[in-house]
Amino acid sequence: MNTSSSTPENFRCGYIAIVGRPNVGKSTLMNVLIGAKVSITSRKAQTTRHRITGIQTVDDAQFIYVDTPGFQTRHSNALNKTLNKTVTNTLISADVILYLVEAGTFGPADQQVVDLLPKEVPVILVINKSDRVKDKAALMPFAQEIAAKHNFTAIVPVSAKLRFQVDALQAEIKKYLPENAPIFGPDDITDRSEKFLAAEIVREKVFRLVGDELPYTSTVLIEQFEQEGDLRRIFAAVLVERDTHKSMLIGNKGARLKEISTQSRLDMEKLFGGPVYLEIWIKVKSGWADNEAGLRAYGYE
Ligand SMILES: Nc1nc2c(ncn2[C@@H]2O[C@H](COP(=O)(O)OP(=O)(O)OP(=O)(O)O)[C@@H](O)[C@H]2O)c(=O)[nH]1
Ligand SMILES: [Mg+2]
Repeated sequence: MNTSSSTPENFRCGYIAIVGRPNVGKSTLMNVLIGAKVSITSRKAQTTRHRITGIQTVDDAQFIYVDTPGFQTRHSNALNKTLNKTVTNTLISADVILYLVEAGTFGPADQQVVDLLPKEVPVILVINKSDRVKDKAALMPFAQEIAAKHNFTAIVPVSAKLRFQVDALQAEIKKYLPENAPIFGPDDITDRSEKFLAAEIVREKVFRLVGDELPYTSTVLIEQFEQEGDLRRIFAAVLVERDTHKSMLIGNKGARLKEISTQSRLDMEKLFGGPVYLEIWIKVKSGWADNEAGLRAYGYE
């Protein structure tokens, strides 16, 4: 038997689904696991709207994480139905599942996701935001309470924000990856295009810089994406439902839009590794989130 850990024969590669209710820190965790920011994050629920892969390749393994939208239980419009379908489809094809909860909180929305967990796939219970719990001893009974709800293969408390126990989690995940040749190249960090990532970055800044007054139903379209040598020229449109939302985004004398543009451009330059020229327009288009055809037109599967 070959005992070396880096021979192609015992290379491990597989899909790891990251699921949980909205806002538990799924995207933050995926980004720290792969060491790059491919999935946007914000303090608002329902930040992630698509299935997004984040890839990490080490000597003897390739981890293909699949970040999913938080499972929606509040409203049942077409957008939310589509988001939930993304979650259930991802669960079916995973080799390992990370089921995330927030330390100290477990509610009906968390229970609904437990109910979706398949019995035949290993599931690791990840207790995130453990930095928020001052009395660490209190985590034990909390972990036991959730452990009773499903046959979890492991329980790992982490803090995605502080990178606490992230390596321990990765070591645990690796045990369940099947022996397979790598699917992606060693330097790939996602299977999403730069155009998709650009739209997501703008959406993140809109989410973060505009207060809770702006409903979650705003989306971003990249109308033009051109590369001339090193320079990427990007024209983005933010679609909002109402005129009042448009003025919120533009802000006093355009100050808010300017901030959104600047922060977006800086993030794009970091991720793409080159200069970016970015223009952002705000457009009013009502009803897109409650219309199946509209959703397809904007890239929702
Ligand atoms: N204190 C603390 N905050 C965290 C931690 N991980 C994530 N957060 C914060 O929790 C909020 C939600 O994080 P996201 O990663 O966007 O959560 P998500 O589960 O992907 O949310 P959806 O995509 O909306 O389902 C953000 O404000 C994060 O900064 C953590 O370990 N500790
Ligand atoms: Mg997310």
